[in-house]
Amino acid sequence: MNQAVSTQAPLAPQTVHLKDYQPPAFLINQVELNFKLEPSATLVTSLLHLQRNPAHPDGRAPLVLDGQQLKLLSVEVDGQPLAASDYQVTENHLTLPQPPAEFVLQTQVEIDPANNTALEGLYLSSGNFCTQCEAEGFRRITYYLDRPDVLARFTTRIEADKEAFPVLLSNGNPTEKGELDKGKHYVIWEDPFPKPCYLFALVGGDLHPVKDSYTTSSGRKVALEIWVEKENLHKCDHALESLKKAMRWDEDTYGREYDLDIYMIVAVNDFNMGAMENKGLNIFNSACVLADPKSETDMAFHRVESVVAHEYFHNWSGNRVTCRDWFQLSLKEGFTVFRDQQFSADQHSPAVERIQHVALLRTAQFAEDASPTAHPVRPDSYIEINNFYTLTVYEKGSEVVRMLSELVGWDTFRKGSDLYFERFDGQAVTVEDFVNCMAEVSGLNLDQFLIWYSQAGTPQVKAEGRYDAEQKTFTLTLKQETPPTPGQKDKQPLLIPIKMGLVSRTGHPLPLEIDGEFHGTETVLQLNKAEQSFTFHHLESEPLPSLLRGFSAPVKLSYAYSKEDLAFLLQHDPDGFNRWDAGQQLALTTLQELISAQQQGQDLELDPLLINTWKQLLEGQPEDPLMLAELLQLPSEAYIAEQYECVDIDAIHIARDYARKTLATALYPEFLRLYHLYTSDQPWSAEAQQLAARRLKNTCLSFLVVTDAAEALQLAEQQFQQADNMTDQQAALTCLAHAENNQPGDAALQAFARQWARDPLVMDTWFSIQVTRPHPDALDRVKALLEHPAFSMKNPNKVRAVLGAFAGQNRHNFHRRDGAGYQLLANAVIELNKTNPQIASRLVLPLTRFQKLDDFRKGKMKEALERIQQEKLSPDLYEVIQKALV
Ligand code: 0A1
Ligand code: ZN
Repeated sequence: MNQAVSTQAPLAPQTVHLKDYQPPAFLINQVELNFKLEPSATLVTSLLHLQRNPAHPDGRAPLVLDGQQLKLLSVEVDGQPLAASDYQVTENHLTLPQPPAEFVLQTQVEIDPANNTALEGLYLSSGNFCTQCEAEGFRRITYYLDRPDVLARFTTRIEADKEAFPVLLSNGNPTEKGELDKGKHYVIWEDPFPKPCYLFALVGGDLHPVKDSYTTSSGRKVALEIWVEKENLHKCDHALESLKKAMRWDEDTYGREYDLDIYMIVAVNDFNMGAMENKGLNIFNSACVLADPKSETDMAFHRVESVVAHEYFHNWSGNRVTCRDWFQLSLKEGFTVFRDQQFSADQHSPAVERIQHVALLRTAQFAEDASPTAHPVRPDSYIEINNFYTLTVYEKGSEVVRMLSELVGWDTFRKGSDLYFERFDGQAVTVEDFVNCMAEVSGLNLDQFLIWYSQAGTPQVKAEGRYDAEQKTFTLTLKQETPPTPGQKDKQPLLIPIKMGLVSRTGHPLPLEIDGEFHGTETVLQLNKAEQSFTFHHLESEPLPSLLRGFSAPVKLSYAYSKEDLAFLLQHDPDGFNRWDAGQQLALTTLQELISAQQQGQDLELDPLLINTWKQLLEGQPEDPLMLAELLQLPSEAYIAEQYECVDIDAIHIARDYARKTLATALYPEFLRLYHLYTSDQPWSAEAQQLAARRLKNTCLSFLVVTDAAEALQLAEQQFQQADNMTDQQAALTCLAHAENNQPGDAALQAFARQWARDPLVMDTWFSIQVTRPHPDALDRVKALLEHPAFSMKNPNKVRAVLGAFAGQNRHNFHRRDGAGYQLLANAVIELNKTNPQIASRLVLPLTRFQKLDDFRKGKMKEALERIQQEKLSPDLYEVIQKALV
């Protein structure tokens, strides 16, 4: 080993700033990698064809390669070994102070995949080699310019024991393979497309393929392969079908065709995120690729379809055109999430898809945007980029792209997208490059729109309406304000598209006339100042405004509707999304009354208006059972909490629980009728009608069971035992396991564990169901489950299933006043900090959300964070905790 390795203590984590961007000092045209795979000592030889970058301001800059946790064995320049004095090695870099202008650098390093618990770089998952290089994992494989604006052609030779690792995969096309001495074999892969190293992938293991093919619209045949462990071969059909649908959809909708001869997906059990779009060789968390109706729910099927599509769409939005630097992450993620949402809307109910995305955005993303880790869609600084794979970058980023598409119109947006892909194919670019394409094709000035990328926080829009009976006008006044966020005190007005209409009191859409111009019955108002008024003319009577249709902008909009207005809009709004939203606001207002009553020690009484409105919904033959199931979801505790400046955890829980029970009791016969109406003895099918029936039936069952009626529990037990699919079995199990009387639930949980002990993905749901039990014994159950033989802190899915689900979905138990929930989470974070910093840094986030809580809980949460802070922290946790405790 080279003696020049530094023994200096690591420096305090460095902050990287967007404003400091510089092009790379060197370019890499060609990379030849050679892997000799051994679990504890893999040899990586790399040949880099380097040349000075004429675009770099300093023509004599040294070559500084990134590298972490590498054992450097040798360095050669143009075939000549370098003396130790010719280069420097520090903890994170290999530097050549005076390299030639053009040369070939060979390095040889040894790495230890078996001990790589961070799951970045090359690691072992269930005995198989796999890689994760985004964002900065490649530097854990070899010395490299690990930044997305260095694009190179890769050739990869992989050598390994043939028996243990019969399958060896990398990006591109296989060009050569053969047998070697001592039971070894090798395969060579060549990727013809220049790519940044974060898209590099390698897999070596005992895996089995499901194969198919796809013919592109221009007639090229592409081999499709999904590689899994043998016992999962029967779970691949859905992913394969989803992939083919996504390929066709991208051709039809965006004119984008696949470009290699082969597209591979590999399922691995240990993965920090959902999946990764490596060129031609996607690596997936098994939870996002495997689906069989017996063991996976409809929700899991949906997740697989959308993640497969998301990764596929990255082939253009991310791979062919990539990011200049990691600040531009939303350039690929926001656009790709937008594309996968469009795809899902085309496959299913557009209104229900929209509702579900908005529900996530309004709870989790809005909370993030109001937290100490709030950041713009394009952050302007970071310590650890892994902390920025957030709901803001992904989901708000997608909303920003959606607004653009609405502002310029779909046909123009498509022209802008064509221009973007054509102009920047093979390049690493910025958010401005994308927005400028849209400005160019539309002729619009989008300068103000760009502020969406740089300004954090959720804008609040206050809307007021005034009807003038004499003038027959309705004036809508809109005021916008964005609250301050860390490091951004003063906010600028944004360009906010408000899609809206006016509804008559008899339930009809009204024609919109503004300043003598006619807009049909729906228009998009462009709010671009702090305050603006819009006057609508020729209105015979006072209309009801229907605002922010389809959630046309990621803002909090308020309007002083009466509960009666909301019940009316729930019936009559022509926009499906706004009908649902009116129902949510009605429930929210009613819940807020209960919360106040609870806080003032009064008896709780649910407004009969809500009961009657729901009764009407439940009567007769539902027109759209899937939508009805959405209408019957009470706002979550997290969303209710979002409405308050000072959050009362207990009152929120008690009020919501009371409302659920009261609705369930008052409407028991209606729920029971619909439960039976939608229960059938038809075998499971993925067909939309059946899917909707399962969702509505199981929603009804969950209400029936909260009444504790013996009949309801019996129905749940019967469904649990007889179900031929996981959606019904899991729904029944959740009802039983969340019932106050724990006996039938515990028996069912045991039976379920016996049935599914050998399926780790099903066991994940078994864990989550228990830790989300809404009763005070939840925390003890979490503690017991952490000791369960099927639990492992090394497996991110298990950590998410137990600790993530407890802290994120069992709010009032996590926030127990004795602080035991916080302590439990802190202990896990401390343990994970040593093994998997990325997961530790995500898991800690619920502890940083104390701003709106009472002082007592605030104190306990800070104590837990301070205890974590005593540890030797990874940069990931250091950054989050430092932001939380300033
Ligand atoms: N680009 C992937 C997500 C991803 C990001 C980081 C990872 O490891 C740190 C892994 C996957 C996507 O958007 O699907
Ligand atoms: Zn993505």
